[in-house]
Amino acid sequence: MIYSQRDPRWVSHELGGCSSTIGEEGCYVAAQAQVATDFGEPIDPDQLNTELRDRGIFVAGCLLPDNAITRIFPDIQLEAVYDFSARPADLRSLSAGADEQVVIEVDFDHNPRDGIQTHFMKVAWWTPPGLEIVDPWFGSRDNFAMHYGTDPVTTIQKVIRYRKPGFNPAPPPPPAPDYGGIQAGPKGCNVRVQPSSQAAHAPGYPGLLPAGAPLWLTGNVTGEAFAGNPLWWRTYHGFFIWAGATTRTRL
Ligand SMILES: [Ca+2]
Repeated sequence: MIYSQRDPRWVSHELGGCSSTIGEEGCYVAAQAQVATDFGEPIDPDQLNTELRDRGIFVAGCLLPDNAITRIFPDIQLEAVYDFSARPADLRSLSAGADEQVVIEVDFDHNPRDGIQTHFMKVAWWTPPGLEIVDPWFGSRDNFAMHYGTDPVTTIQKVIRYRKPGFNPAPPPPPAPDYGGIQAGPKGCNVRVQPSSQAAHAPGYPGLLPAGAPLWLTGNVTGEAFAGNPLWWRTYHGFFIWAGATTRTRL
């Protein structure tokens, strides 16, 4: 179950006690509902919003304290809050044990020069350098770089860690065998939907990753069984990777 703040069932509902809606600004409510649900305490963003409002937990109308779900579910603890608003994020803070879950606050346009545009999301999977998040805006589990750039050290503003002592999660599904990790080489790395295309880049991926940037793909890289050109690799999703400028790190 992945929650979207823009689910039609609650997209237009008032967030807390202010004039904005869950759809507009309910990312933190949705992320905390995701944490509680994934801890085996099912509650959707709309139910959590109502509960928090009824108990007067929102601050200044519709701001959500980091410990909001711990006040609804006492067996969930707020274990740690790391503030990286004035310093580079220490990505080691993303690591979580079996009874822990982590929410991050990011600058969603991943441009630190125009100020911080806040967005919250739960970390789904963190195995350096691969980072996947459960994104309440899109209602999907995505590679962090799909929408938030390739520099999480700069983009992550805060890390909030929750713990439910003794929580014994259901066995995770077997790891997907089809993650291909590629690191952009000295010339960067191009991603396109067709090897011959001069324009269309694969949706969701930057057109040119800077040298050394990690690129994580959902979809098996078929290796050098090229499509008419030995310098291109193809994923099962149909994306083509300009291999001539990349270094394989794990395929
Ligand atoms: Ca910004």
